[in-house]
Amino acid sequence: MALTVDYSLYLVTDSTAAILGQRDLCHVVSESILGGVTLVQYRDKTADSGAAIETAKKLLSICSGHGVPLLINDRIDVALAIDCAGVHIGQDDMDVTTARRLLGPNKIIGVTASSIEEADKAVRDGADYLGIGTVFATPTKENTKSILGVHGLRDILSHLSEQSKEHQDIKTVCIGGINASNLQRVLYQSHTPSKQLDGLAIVSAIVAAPDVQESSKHLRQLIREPPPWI
Ligand code: TZP
Ligand code: MG
Repeated sequence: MALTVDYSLYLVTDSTAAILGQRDLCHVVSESILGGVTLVQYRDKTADSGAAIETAKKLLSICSGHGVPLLINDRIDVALAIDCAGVHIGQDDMDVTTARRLLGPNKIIGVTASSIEEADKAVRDGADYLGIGTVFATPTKENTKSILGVHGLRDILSHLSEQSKEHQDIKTVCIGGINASNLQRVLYQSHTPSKQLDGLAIVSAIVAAPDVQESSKHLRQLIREPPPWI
């Protein structure tokens, strides 16, 4: 059994100058956790294995110190090297079955799903959670396959709720353009009677925020409190 995870405020990192700027990634992650981030994914599309392992080790030490799990984007080798909580893989990365064979039953494997078909396949392959997106177009990730909007997101959640127990039980977060102004609407409008999001995955609204800790605190509070129109 993979470890129990609080997916509610899920920070996905970015090391590009456009998002991180001159700031230190470890400092950003540590501030975000102090503000209430519950799960961290180290996502770096350019670092070579050596540099990625170096950074991942530092992030693991910060995350572990606060009891927050660390996942690695794409790179099963890096996750294995540092023995962190697991990985997040996309449709073009290693397949889930192979990743599971390498990582074993106790690690978390998250999979990006942009359609009902991809969501179904990830569930069948034994993913622990789905990262559903892209919800809104975002400069953080260009060339995204499909922009789902909140209705597309809701369609996937609704479909999962009508399938097998595995589909109903799989954890779900959404990603893409989520910020303090739209978060409550995304949670509220994607909500189906029997399946709701377990969390929100966010890059720029945390990493590029002027005050990372304050912004994380605000996001966490918005997730917890009912929206004003209820
Ligand atoms: N996958 C789909 S959108 C995205 C990823 C990694 C980036 C989301 O970034 P932001 O800044 O939260 O919109
Ligand atoms: Mg990937």
